[in-house]
Amino acid sequence: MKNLNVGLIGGGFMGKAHSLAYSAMPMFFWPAPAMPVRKTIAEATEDLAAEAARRFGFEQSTSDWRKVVEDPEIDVVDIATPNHLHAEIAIAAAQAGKHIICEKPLARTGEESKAMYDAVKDAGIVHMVAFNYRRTPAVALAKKYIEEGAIGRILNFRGTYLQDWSADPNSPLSWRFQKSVAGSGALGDIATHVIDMARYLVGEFASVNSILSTWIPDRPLQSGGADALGNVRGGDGPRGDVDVDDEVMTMVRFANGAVGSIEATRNGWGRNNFITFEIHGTEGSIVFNYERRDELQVCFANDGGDRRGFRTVYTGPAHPYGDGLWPIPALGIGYGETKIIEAHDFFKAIAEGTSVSPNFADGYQTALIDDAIVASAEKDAWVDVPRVAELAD
Ligand code: NAI
Ligand code: SOE
Repeated sequence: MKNLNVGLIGGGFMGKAHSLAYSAMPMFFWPAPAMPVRKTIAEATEDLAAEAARRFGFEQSTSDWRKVVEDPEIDVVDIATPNHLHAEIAIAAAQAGKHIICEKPLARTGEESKAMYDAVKDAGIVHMVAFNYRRTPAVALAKKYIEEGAIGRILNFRGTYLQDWSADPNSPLSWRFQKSVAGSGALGDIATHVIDMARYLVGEFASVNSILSTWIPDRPLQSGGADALGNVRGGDGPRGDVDVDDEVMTMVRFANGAVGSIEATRNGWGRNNFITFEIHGTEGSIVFNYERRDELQVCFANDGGDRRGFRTVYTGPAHPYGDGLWPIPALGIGYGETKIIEAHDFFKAIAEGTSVSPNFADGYQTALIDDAIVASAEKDAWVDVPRVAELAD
């Protein structure tokens, strides 16, 4: 079994999640496709980097991500920084021949995402974008049912991602509210997860008709640092402008004729990580809610009329990824497990010399959908979504 040296850039929320995944992946999936070695972690300053190395179990640390990318000992570059750094780091890593996993959204815009996609396309490396929610076992089970034809032809997809961590006007102006850093607001940050699941489960988007809203136009300034996601208050100090959306609503026409809607907000009091979808097909329906992520609700039209209705399937060993996870259904899948599965599938692709989904083509396609949503909101009209050539029907 080969060792693969990981260079992780960014030691915030995702630095924690990815480090956990590298340490736990071989404990769940054994034999592991390859052994992750937590080699180097880069953070914004030397002190933060040294602290992150101690905390997350890395052998060495640096405040210069370029040293990670240039290090011949590094096999895998893992990008877990705020969005504005993704493109520069990924392009440099591709040129250095490293395998790359990059957090979502792939970049701030379609244009930036295209440059990243072009850089990895012919580099002979494995690339992945970290849309981990599609690796929740219940979501993968929904995909299996759809592929088996269990709900027939898909008619519609209704998806939401609702949170409330930014509903308080005094939660600070972190990087997630700055267009220059984040690219967009709820759209790129969380709607993209639902867009990814809609592409995975239903298919490619043909056109969108969208509304973007910014409910809180300014927030207390925060100078740099990790995003505390609403867990601190900004106080009475100076405020800065929010130049991204707080909320997105879009209608969707899929290329296969299905229709849908997607809504996302970070200002919906009482909602935490409320990622839901309801899919209706000609032969049945599937419902998922991430806040009850062990469960998939299914209704099959061919059940007898006297027993037709939603039933709950608890994911476990009989379901996708079940052989590596817990031995009894409903022991509890957590956020960490989705990242462990993601790390497993990424390392498997590297070990076997194959590609993995979602990759930079998928990340670029999602960015083109985001751009179309922005254009549609500006024009107040339906806008067609261009297609990345390798994803053509
Ligand atoms: P965060 O704000 O918690 O952490 C970002 C870290 O990057 C901070 O510790 C910061 O000091 C560090 N950083 C900034 N500049 C740096 C530099 N030049 N070199 C090295 N480190 C630097 O942000 P979080 O939540 O970890 O987000 C990071 C990325 O992960 C974003 O792209 C975000 O959209 C994505 N994300 C994905 C999630 C998912 O479910 N897949 C969940 C949360 C975030
Ligand atoms: C904040 O909205 C956030 O951390 C997103 O950035 C993640 O992508 C999401 O999974 C959890 O919430």
